[in-house]
Parts: sequence; C-alpha cells; structure tokens
Amino acid sequence: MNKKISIIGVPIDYGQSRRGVDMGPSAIRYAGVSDRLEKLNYVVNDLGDVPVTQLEQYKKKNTDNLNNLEQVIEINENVAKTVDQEMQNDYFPLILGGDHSMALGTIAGVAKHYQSLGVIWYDAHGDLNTNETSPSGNIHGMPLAATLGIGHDRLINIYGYTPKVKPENIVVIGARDLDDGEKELIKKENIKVYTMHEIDRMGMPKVIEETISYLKERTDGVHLSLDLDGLDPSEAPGVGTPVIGGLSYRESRLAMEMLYESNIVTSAEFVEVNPILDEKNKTARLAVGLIGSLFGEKLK
Ligand code: 6HN
Ligand code: MN
Ligand code: MN
Ligand code: MN
Repeated sequence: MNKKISIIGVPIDYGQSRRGVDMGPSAIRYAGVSDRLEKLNYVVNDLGDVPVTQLEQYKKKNTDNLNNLEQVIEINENVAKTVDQEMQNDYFPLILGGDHSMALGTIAGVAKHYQSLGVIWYDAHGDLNTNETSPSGNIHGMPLAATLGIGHDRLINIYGYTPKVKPENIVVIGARDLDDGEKELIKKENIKVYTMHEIDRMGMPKVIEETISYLKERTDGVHLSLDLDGLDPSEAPGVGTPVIGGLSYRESRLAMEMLYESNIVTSAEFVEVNPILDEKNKTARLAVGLIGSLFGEKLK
C-alpha cells in the first residue's frame, strides 16, 4: 500500500435531508484517524476540508427532482480537483464525509488516473437512482448511477467527462434497501451485487475473496466507497438513512483486512457519519477502526 496518505474532508450535507452529516469529517478526525495511521508508519497529510458554504437559513431548491443541485455540483467539482491533485502527487486519497453525494467528486478525480477503475460500494443502498427514479430527490441516492453515465446531464458530467466507471467494474456489498428503479438498473447493466441474503449464505470471507478475484481480472485500480449505513444501526447509529439487518463491525473489519492483504485498493472514502444522530461518537470510532484495518492494522 502507498505509504503516503492525504486525508481530505468533505463536510457536505446538501445531498440528503438530515442535518449534522457535514460534521462527519470532524468526528472522524476527533476519533483519531491520523494517529491511527501514523502508528502504522504512514506519512499522513491532512489537507483539511474542501470548502463548503453552510447556509443556516437555507432555502431548499428542487430542480428536476434534484435537491440542492447547484451546491452539490459546485462542491463536487472542488472535491474532484483536490483528489486528482493528491493522486498526481502520489498520495493515497482518503476522503471523509459528509453525505454520499461526494462520491460524484471523489470518483471523478480518481477515475482519470486509471484505464479501468473498479469500485467497491459498501452500503445498505445501491445509490443507483436517477432524478427520474428517485423517491426523494436526494442526490446521495444517485452517485453510483451518475458514475456509470446514467442520470441527469449535470451530475454525470462533473469534472468534464463521462462515464467514469464501467458497470462490470462495480461490486455492491451489503445492499438491503433498493428502490424499484435501482433494481431495474442492476438487471439491465448486470451489476454485481452481494445483498445481505448472499452475504448471510456465503459468509463475508467468500464474498470478499470473490470480489477481489473479480476486480483483479478487469481493473487497474480500485476505489472503496464505504457508507457507514452498510453496518447495522445497532452498532453504527450515527447515519441519516439507517436500515436494520446490516453488517456487523467484525465482518466489516474482516472485509477491510482481506482488502489490505489483497493490495488492490488505491483510494477510499468513508461517508455518511452523522455525529448528531450518533451515540458518543461511536460511528466515527467504528469508521476509524475500519480505516485502521484497511491500512494493515491487525490486533494480535
Ligand atoms: N445513501 N434510496 C433512497 C433514496 O432516497 O434514493 C436512500 C438513499 C440513501 C443514500 O445512504 O448514501
Ligand atoms: Mn449544513
Ligand atoms: Mn446508504
Ligand atoms: Mn450510500
């Protein structure tokens, strides 16, 4: 694994409707992410946060079933530029969120650097809606579709190009709340999805082994996009869209350890940590535990 890491915070909450997720990056920093990585002998460069204007008296604007479209676009153009720059300087980008709409920018910045980028989407949701299928108009439910070049023009063209990722290069892990339009898209594009049903049947080790060999065959870099709501809300309560019946911390930690051993992950983001909905920063602490295992920490 690259021994130089850039931490980039994205305090965005415009992609969804609960307040507080913009404090996610601070909560993860407070839970000790830099120390944890430095103990593993990484050079850690915390760049601080990508600028996000907080409008306390915010008047919600919905254009074409896209809530806060202009803010989401503006912030993500900056995210893409920052991530791109850090990769050019040979740093591993570790991006902290913030709601999942930020993946529009992270993947836009990362995908330029590969012929055939792979994406692991660890999430209770598919985030495969478009403005036409979304029940909420919330853009955090759309970034994976947009990355494929599917959805509204403004979303798919962030950072000036589309598509960013091929459908066969995506693996979704932990899905248990998919909207009808998302299910259709998964079928149509033949996207590889491990729902909770498959994970329960196969066990996490087999799921991750398959994921690793599948992605090794067809990609030259892998972005891990980990939404903390992939974990069960009994363990990770600090998220805006919790869904019961999720992954445990232990399975998730094992998944991260196996990914570390495989050496396939080239960029990563940890998103949707909402300290206002959390209990004593528990979810941020779990995020830091998962980051530790992704970067080689084993508790022996
Ligand atoms: N996330 N499928 C729902 C929607 O509004 O599109 C929920 C999306 C959740 C998105 O957790 O990143
Ligand atoms: Mn705000
Ligand atoms: Mn989710
Ligand atoms: Mn998500």
